[in-house]
Amino acid sequence: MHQPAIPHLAEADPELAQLIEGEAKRQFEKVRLIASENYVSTAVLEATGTVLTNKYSEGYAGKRYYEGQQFIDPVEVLAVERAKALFGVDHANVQPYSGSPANLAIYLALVSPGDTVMGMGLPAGGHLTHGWNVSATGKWFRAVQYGVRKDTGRIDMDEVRDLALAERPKMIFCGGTAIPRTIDFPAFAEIAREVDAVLVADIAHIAGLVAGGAHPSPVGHAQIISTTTHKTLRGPRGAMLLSDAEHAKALDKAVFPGLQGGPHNHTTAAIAVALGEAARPSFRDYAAAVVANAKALAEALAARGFDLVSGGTDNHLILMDVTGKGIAGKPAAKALDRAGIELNYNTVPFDPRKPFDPSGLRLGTPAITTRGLGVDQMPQIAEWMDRTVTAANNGDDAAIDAIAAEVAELLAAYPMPGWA
Ligand code: DSN
Repeated sequence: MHQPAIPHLAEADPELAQLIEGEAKRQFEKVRLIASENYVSTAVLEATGTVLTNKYSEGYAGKRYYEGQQFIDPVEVLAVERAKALFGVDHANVQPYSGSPANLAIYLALVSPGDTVMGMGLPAGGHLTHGWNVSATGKWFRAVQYGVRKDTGRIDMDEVRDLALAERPKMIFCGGTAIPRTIDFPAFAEIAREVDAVLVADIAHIAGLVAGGAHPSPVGHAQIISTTTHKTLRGPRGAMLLSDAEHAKALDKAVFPGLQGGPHNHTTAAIAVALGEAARPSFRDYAAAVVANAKALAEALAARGFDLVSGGTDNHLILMDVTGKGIAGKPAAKALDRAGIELNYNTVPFDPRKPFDPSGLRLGTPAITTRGLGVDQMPQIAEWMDRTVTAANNGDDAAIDAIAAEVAELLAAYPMPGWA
């Protein structure tokens, strides 16, 4: 049963309640390896389901356009102060609805249409909003893109520097969505300084690792930091902008009134809860375990002949080309989902295939680590994945269903917040 229980919903809208119960059960029974997903605590879930969703509060604490902010103001201040303390920054804005709006606010604060901006290309592991051509950020700005080296699968800092010197961007994004290696914030900062650009670190994927001391922090290197709150950070779906004092006002103005209306106060409260959890010593253990699990899983997959981009991982994420196993990313992901192993198909750098039918798989360990799985279980997951791919190649659905039963049996011993 979903936890907290949803008896009122079940009575008022049984059809919807059933769908929610079904999703909770699905999350309980699957090895959830989508690198950007997690399980939030029951406390975070409770905060998102409160009456704070009823309240409008355009503006910022002490300067609102609606009355009745006696409780909303302290909620937002709590979230802001916890974010500042956790990451060690001068300023935090907790209102962006999600990662893409947060990044758009940075553009609005710093640059004008037509200005040159630089980021990592989407096929190399960047994000749409780092200037990719189908995004507003690639259409409205003159975006130049760096990638990774073909031989190492890693960012080539010489290429980044050469591109920056040639193109003189006003803003450089580092970070992305499919980068299995440590981001060298000091090296990016040096390049940004050389060309007089503002360095923006998008740490959406690794924010929990940064907060938990399992990835170097961009603070002191990037003037602006953007992050979602629901990936490794393990909060509700939302985002934050963190910055030095110099950029605080411009970012706040860009979020509201520049881009957004009223903040989602129930989300703000849940962000505050998640930040409180991330400040506890146990969160450091979780962050270290996420990385240890990813390394162990990467090793076990490589030993089974999976072709890992960059040869392994330093963080929570693994990217691999599965075409050497005789299958493309999409059919592999679909077979794995049937086997109870949930991940996403993904392009790999220099992928000859199309994004909707690419060569690779992206997977990560935040959710299974929260669930309590450890390094000892990683070889078993790799074995299931290998067996599933073989079964898919043989068209053997019965073998895949047998794996799903084994997966559910293992997971039954690991409690899940949100399900009881
Ligand atoms: N959807 C996010 C991810 O999965 O990485 C990026 O926006």
